[in-house]
Amino acid sequence: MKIKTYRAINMQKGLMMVKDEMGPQAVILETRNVKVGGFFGLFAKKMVEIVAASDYPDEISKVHTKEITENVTQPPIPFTNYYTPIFKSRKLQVLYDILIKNELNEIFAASLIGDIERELPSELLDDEDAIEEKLTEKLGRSFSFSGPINLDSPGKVIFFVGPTGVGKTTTIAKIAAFFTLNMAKKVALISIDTFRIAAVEQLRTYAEILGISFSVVFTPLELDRAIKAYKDDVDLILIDTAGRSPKNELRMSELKGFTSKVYDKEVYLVLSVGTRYVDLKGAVEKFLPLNINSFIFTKLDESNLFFGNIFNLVKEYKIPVSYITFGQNVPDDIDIASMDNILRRCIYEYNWRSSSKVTANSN
Ligand SMILES: Nc1nc2c(ncn2[C@@H]2O[C@H](COP(=O)(O)OP(=O)(O)OP(=O)(O)O)[C@@H](O)[C@H]2O)c(=O)[nH]1
Ligand SMILES: [Mg+2]
Repeated sequence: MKIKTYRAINMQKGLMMVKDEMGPQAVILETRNVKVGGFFGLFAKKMVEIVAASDYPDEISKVHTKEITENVTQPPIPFTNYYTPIFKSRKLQVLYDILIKNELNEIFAASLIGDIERELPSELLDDEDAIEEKLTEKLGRSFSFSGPINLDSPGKVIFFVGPTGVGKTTTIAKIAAFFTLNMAKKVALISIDTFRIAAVEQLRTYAEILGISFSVVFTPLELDRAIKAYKDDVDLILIDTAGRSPKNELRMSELKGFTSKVYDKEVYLVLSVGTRYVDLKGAVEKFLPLNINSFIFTKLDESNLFFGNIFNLVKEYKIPVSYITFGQNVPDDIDIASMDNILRRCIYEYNWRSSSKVTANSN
């Protein structure tokens, strides 16, 4: 039998640590509040301490053996029973844990899974497909989706803006390739990213590969001329902008100088989902004055615990999502955003079915 003591800032986090390291069958032997650090009792940090056991003989969860329970202040409790909230099925419990790891608000996640539990007939409480369908439907109510780009007027103009390195240029190349190769539409690319030669060359290379028009412009006036020149000739004009650190006010106002001169346009804010939530929010706040029409979430392949970022941002700003991207491959690693494919990439594909398997195997 293995016994280990864990310390965490709260019970929830502590239980997560136990469960991650020892597995769902771990038994909680003792919990207590402790103070850590400080001087002479001052400035000490309050923490919880959890003593947990794994690889125990079967009887341990039924009988408190002397040897193990000498210091035990409460009877050993199987982890899943101790855990709050408690759901009727193992699958719902696993899903709840995944949502929490994805940093969804605990109360919201509990009520979401609670609703699913109530609404599903009891024989479907462990059915992954039925649970996924319900979750997709429920979370979908908080989202709106605007993709794919609607070619409702000729020469539609779209600006791609966002912090540095989030994948603006790569995403433009993916979208340009889709409309050129799959939809047989005429696309033109314009770069106003004139700060770095390499950035211009990156887009020029994509334009050459696709055999489509490409221009570089340095001023809002030149941009206006370039758009007028393309407008009647192409279906779609995609404009690449230099990555702006949202902290750089001067560059932000330069960018506004470009976008505000173009009347008939859309502005897509490109955001990498692995970014810390506070930084994502900071970026949205800075780019909002450009009148953002939609979010593009990139790099969904790089991490799988970011659903909370997407959900919170969409709920807070009520901006629709147009595309998601999940890799460096042009043109393949992009999808039109929908609730189903966001959840598939964040939860269903990476954690949920495999976690269920791990849980099932560990039985
Ligand atoms: N893993 C992953 N990498 C991506 C994705 N999209 C873009 N990238 C990579 O991210 C890096 C930056 O991409 P760019 O398209 O140059 O980003 P950008 O926003 O145009 O960057 P700046 O112009 O410098 O602001 C490149 O290495 C891309 O291949 C994605 O969905 N997943
Ligand atoms: Mg770029």
